[in-house]
Amino acid sequence: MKKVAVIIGSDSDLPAMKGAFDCLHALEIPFEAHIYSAHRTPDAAAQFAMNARENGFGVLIAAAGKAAHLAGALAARTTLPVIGIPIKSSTLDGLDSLLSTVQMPSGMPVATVAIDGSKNAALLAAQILAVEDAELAEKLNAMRAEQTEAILRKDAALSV
Ligand code: RP5
Repeated sequence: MKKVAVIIGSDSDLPAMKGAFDCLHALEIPFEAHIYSAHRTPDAAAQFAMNARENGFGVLIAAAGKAAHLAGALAARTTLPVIGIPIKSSTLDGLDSLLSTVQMPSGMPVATVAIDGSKNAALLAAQILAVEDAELAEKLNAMRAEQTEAILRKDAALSV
């Protein structure tokens, strides 16, 4: 199976990434996590993205806050799919991160999830890999079924 790369702009982003790491572990998807910044370590970020395909990665997840250019900077250096997570890290409640991540110019896509939406980023990465991986697709189906059951149990127990 191809690996997922999880790149975060700072170790201060780690708490918001728990959902992604938990999800990747639950689905037994091989991944690497790194701290690279579009602004503080631009060369390392670019090198990673340029070599990602030949290093066995299939999808990149990039999480950053404030002037969150990390996902776009990685996307500029690879044609692998890049999923951006805007991190709520500033006084602007994450709106700055969201706009910096999502407003990519035509020709350079980043699939942006919700502010702090790290679980969905991992699920989307899994769904991309599952296009060519029936076993992973089956795990995703099972996860969906569990989620459905959990909601229906809450519905059955609802008393107001
Ligand atoms: C971004 O700036 C990082 O992704 C982080 O969300 C934010 C603040 O970084 P630190 O100053 O906490 O390292 O590059």
